[in-house]
Amino acid sequence: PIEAWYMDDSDEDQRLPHRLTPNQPCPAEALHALGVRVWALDADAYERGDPQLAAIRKVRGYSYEDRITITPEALPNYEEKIKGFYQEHLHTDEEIRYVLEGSGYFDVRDLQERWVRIWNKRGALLVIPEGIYHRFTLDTGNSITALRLFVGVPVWTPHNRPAEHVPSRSKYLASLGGNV
Ligand code: KMT
Ligand code: NI
Repeated sequence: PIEAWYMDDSDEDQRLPHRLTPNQPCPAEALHALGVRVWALDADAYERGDPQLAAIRKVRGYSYEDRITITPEALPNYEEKIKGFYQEHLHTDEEIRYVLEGSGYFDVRDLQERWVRIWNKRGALLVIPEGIYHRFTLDTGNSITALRLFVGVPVWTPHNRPAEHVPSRSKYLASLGGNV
């Protein structure tokens, strides 16, 4: 349920796929090198307590969980939030999302300033590392329900680019070591 590719730079509707022609996939190893983690889990197992999800939560210390649904009906200040999610930003913690219904695009910047578009559907668990520039948009399906996980008390604050002064940024770049 997870596919990633390098984006074109057209200004068309953000909810379109924006693939290059021909499509240029971003391999799992390249995502890994950026500190992004992805798992394809069995979403059917979620309601009855998925042991695979439980194991990941335990190892990574994800003690907090809530649920977000992004539709005009379910999300207060929908239009404003949609705009905010698509502003390039970073966080001082990981952003962890597990898709239960629907789908959406998480875009991350690579080291050459290219956008990598990660398509997350039902069953996709994604960890975006602290300090990486990223953004989110719905796709043309226009709906997603996701679990938000966190270590401890959640901090959702986005730091819009430029955020070079935020310590998480230099920490992130340092964590990439030889790649920069
Ligand atoms: C975020 O922080 O970008 C969001 O919570 C929106 C995506 S969650 C499906
Ligand atoms: Ni974010």
